[in-house]
Amino acid sequence: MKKILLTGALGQIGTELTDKLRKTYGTDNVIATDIRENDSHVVKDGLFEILDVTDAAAMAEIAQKHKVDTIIHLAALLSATAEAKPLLAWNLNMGGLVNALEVSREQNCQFFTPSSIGAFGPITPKSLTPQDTIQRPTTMYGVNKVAGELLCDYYYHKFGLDTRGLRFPGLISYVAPPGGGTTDYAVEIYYEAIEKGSYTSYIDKGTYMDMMYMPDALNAIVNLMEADPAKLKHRNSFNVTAMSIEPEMVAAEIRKHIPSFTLDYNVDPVRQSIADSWPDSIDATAAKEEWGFEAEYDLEKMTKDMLTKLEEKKA
Ligand code: AKB
Repeated sequence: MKKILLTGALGQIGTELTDKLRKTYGTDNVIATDIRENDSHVVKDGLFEILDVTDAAAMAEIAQKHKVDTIIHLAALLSATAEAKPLLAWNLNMGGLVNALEVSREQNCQFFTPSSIGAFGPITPKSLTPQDTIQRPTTMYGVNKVAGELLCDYYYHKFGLDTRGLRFPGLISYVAPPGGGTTDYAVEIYYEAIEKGSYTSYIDKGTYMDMMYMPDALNAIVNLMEADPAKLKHRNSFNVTAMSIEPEMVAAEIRKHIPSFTLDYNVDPVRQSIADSWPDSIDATAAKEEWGFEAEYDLEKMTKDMLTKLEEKKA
């Protein structure tokens, strides 16, 4: 990765990844793009271009103008929004992906895009879900993710494009909010613990899903992109995870810092049924073996850091 184009750079992952890549590869070697502008550091502190990922010509022009050698394609609708607007999700998630793959093929770029635990479905083995297993998701987001994994494999086999990807669990961060995901409760709970001392969860108690703290997710992207290609058997869509948790576990951990914190429930049937169709926990052995994946943050360490950083933000 020498000159990197990011799509969806103002999203939850992009906001922090842009920063990390600018620090690692140099500010002038990272071109952040998004469909909108804001007044964040992503826009103000480096190269930034407006880009609608469904506009293939505009994407090709920006990549050509900056002579990029890597495309990190993040722009996508998350699971709950995709379920509310399935046709928009198909057009944006699949249209954006195929455009980004085509630009990468034409301009010979290395390519990364995230998949998700959403690529699994209700008949997937629920515990320690293997790397290679049944994938019959019942959500539009899941359909997009499985199709995306296969499309990235296809570009690798057919055109020799250096495509790589991770199946991310819910990502937790104090910098930019996720928005439209099923796992968002695990971010909101920390914000509301600091702001109100209580949280009403739309995901029911006892619903386990995998999660990961953002610093581990960013390291995983960079480490996979830098990994020796000869060692990658799976390339696209490696299972990665740091913890398998449910709301009561997060609440118990928060109470170690805020003893009066209370959690109650008002379950959202749509997001609950999405969560119920996903694994309780996934197995990241292939990522560990093929490129040395490891997560530094468990629930305890992440909770301490989240609450400290959110307190600092509030002050
Ligand atoms: C979502 O909940 O939609 C995402 C994901 C797990 O892909 N956070």
